[in-house]
Amino acid sequence: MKSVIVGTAGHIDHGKTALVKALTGIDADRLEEEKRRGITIDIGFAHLVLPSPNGEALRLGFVDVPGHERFVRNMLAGIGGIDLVLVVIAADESIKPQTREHFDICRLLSVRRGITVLTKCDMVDRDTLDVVRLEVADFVRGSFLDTSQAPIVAVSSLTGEGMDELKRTLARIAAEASARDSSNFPRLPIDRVFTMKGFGTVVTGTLISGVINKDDDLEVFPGQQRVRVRGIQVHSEAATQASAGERTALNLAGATVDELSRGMTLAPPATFRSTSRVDVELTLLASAKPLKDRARVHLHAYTSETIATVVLHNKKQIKPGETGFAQLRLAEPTLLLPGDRFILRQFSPVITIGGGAVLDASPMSKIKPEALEKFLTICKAGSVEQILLARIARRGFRGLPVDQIVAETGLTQPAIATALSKFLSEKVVIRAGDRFVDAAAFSGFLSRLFVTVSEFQKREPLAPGINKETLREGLEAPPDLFGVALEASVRSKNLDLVGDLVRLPGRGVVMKDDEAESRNAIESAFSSAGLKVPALKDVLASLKLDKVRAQKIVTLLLRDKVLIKISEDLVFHRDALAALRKQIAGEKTKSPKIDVARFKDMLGVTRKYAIPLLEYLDREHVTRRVGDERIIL
Ligand SMILES: Nc1nc2c(ncn2[C@@H]2O[C@H](COP(=O)(O)OP(=O)(O)OP(=O)(O)O)[C@@H](O)[C@H]2O)c(=O)[nH]1
Ligand SMILES: [Mg+2]
Repeated sequence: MKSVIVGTAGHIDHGKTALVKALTGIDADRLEEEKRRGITIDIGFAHLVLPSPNGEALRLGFVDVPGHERFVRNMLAGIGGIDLVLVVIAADESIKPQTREHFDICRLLSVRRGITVLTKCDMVDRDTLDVVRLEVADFVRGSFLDTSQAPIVAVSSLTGEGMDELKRTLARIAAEASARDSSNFPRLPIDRVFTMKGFGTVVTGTLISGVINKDDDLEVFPGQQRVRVRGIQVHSEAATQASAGERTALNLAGATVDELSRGMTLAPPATFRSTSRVDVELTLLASAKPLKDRARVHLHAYTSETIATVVLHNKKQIKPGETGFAQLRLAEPTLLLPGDRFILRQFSPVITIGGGAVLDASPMSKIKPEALEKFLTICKAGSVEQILLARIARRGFRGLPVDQIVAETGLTQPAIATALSKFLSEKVVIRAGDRFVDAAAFSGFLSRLFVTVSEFQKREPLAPGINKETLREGLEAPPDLFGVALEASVRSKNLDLVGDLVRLPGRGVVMKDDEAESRNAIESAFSSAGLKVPALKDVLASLKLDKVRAQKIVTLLLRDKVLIKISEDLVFHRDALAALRKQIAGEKTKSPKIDVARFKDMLGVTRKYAIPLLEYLDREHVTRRVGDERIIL
């Protein structure tokens, strides 16, 4: 059976509760104080089954709201999930302040359907009723209640006059209302929390999307508490399942009444995140004062309410009647998703000043104003596909993991896969593990990968390659994305991967890990020794490697002139020999000649080193032997 939620709206005492009772037989004023004072304080509920024009049964859930100006916040908690509104105007009073305020709220919340109901028509004569009708027709002109699409029905809840016509009209318009989306994730904004004897904790709300089944686990937002659904009632009857658009009561295990309150939302576990920042499009009512950057406001969305600061992008204020982008910074984290409507009320005195729609509940910081403007314009007016593409692209080469797309958009994985399939086949978007990445950003990353490896090899010509993990960390790339990028680079022969080392193809002999380690050990043994080098065989003996492989490394070090052999058993590091040459050149200024004794003193080495070193210097034309002395050239 199709379920439609019908809300009331209108000034205090205009007969909203009486109308709901005349339609359903249920008194929605459930509080003792309401009955005593004869006014509605908090939202109340009723239900009715009506045959639609095509004969199908329609289940109407009513949310009756208070008209008193002091209880607008309660009205807002009820009106968020409705599909259709009855704007109630008493014929004897016509349009009053909360008629305007409630009507503004309905428009700001983008309520699409409704009926204007003139109540108490038994209290006025025909002429007065006609005048009020004209006034009201003028009042709603151009809105969703324009008489061209939404009728004005005059009734008396006292005499029953006009009730049949109202029921027929209600059935027709409810039948036209589009059904809420049951295929999506469930979200239940909580509007009441209480204990029921023998049951424990019970919460109620209008299920705005999805389906909740008995025994489902749910998460409470904000706060991440987990609860389990022990029992369900839909429109006051026991059920095993509640679907989008139904008034739902859940008996919950895992939370006490103190832990839950109006304004919290139930949704599937580990799927969404509460947010403290939302980028929105907001419209300021013509009747409001200009809204300044950094103004504090009351934010209402579904049943939630929090204080928020309005941060305007690139401008100082929004003028009355104007629409613009803004960021709302919430005092308390709230579960909000793109498309959610909200109302803003002035901080003090508290009156409704505007409202709008959430465009992005996961805003990025440090984004240029023009880029943000472009992104939000797509969020506002783009197709699902365009929005997904923009969301992926704004994350650059890191892309977006699919579960984050779910959290950002509220779309299910199958819906995301369908929306992205065209982009994947056209290679506009690529898939890296569980992540979707903008193809241009990905190829930019491939270039960066290549450049980083090239630069490393230029800087460290003797290193066999750069460690894979070091490379990834330097590029700040998520592991799955890095893996895919490296694989693509190897496949396209831009890079080589040997063991854990990445290098340019055909560059040097790439060593295995333990070989690279030994190479470093050999090199550092010689570089740290200066001219007092150890015997090569001793260094080799200290390595974990076998002789053959160790010898291979030495050969490579000699080939690359990292080590230099100056006699059969003496090997030096090139840095030590370079330092020696410099020192000798410096000695020339003191005396152009040098003998073995002075050479030994200068360097603090024994004859065993001094002779081969001097012979080496002769060979290198740094010195020339003349008798027992050397001339420094
Ligand atoms: N004569 C007459 N009296 C009505 C009619 N509808 C409501 N009333 C009376 O008007 C008074 C207010 O009606 P309610 O239904 O409580 O008004 P309301 O809009 O729900 O008021 P709030 O919820 O406090 O905003 C009550 O005394 C009703 O009996 C009607 O059609 N004819
Ligand atoms: Mg009432």
